[in-house]
Amino acid sequence: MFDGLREKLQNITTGFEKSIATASAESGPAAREPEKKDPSLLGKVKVLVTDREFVISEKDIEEPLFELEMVLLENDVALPVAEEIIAHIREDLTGKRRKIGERVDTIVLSALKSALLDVLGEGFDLISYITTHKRPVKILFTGVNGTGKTTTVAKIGAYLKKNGFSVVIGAGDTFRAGAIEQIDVHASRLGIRIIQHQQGADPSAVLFDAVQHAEANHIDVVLADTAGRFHNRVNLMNQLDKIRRIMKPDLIVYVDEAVAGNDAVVRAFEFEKSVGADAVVLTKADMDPRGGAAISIAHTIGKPLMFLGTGQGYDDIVPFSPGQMVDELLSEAA
Ligand SMILES: Nc1nc2c(ncn2[C@@H]2O[C@H](COP(=O)(O)OP(=O)(O)OP(=O)(O)O)[C@@H](O)[C@H]2O)c(=O)[nH]1
Ligand SMILES: [Mg+2]
Repeated sequence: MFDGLREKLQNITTGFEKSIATASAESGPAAREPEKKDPSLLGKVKVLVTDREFVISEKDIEEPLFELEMVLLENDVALPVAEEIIAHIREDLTGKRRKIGERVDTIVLSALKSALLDVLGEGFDLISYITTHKRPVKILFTGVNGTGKTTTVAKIGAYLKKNGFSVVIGAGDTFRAGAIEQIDVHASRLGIRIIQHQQGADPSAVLFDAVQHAEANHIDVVLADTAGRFHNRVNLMNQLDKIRRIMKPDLIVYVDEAVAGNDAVVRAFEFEKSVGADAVVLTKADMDPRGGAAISIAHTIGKPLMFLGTGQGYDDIVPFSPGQMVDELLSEAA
């Protein structure tokens, strides 16, 4: 996951270290050249010991900051988010006093980490949401065609079952040929009850029935699949609005694929504006070397990232953890 970006970030971090270390070394006769080298980064300056403090100036980090911004943009991070990350790091590092013997890489990494955490938001703990809300908790999944909505409904069904919740699935994609059969196969493999009508039926009616079934049978969670649609298709968006008014979801989850990069961010923004979204799932993170959508989406639309899809199996879904994502991005590639 996000291997390309991770590699680039490593080079950038080294760039910061070099710039700061060089400026530090040039700043006075008391400075000495590197004392210790990290074997994993052969030949690269990791530590520079001086016998006095060094204050980092904006000039010392200008070049690596520019390089970092380019790397973020090349990896699909949305421009305002990239700018915010850069501003955060600039503010963090400028004027910072590097204490005697303090490792430059520690200073740089902690600035990068805090800038990323700032834009990644908090995530969304679905289990604790369900635990603290009135049942059934009704969750409506929306998004454009082919991004992984149906698979995500199945994966989240499996995840919730594993966590001890009862689940019913509403087969709300009555539009695409084969969609009802597809979700039906998932549900029967997972041993989850499904409510379905004929192809072409009104999806609001199916999902209303699914909610009624859950209420009558004290089921904890309703997962509502829907047909893929683009936000500029007025009729289909009106249909989604009708579903929303009739089903009254507690949560609207926008699903898109991480590999779509900035397109996913733009589409999420549009969906959020028109039918609303409370949280986001990004699928196909396993196929995404860039990570830009995962970094940008929560900050751009102001709604948390809830899960990352990491493969085609039912277990290939992980609750999004900002801390874990940052650790992964900033860990040294094996
Ligand atoms: N590698 C990978 N593939 C995924 C992931 N999630 C879904 N897929 C695959 O993406 C394809 C489309 O998934 P669906 O769940 O049918 O997508 P959808 O959004 O429901 O599609 P429509 O109903 O046609 O709009 C399938 O082949 C899935 O197996 C993921 O996290 N990783
Ligand atoms: Mg589908």
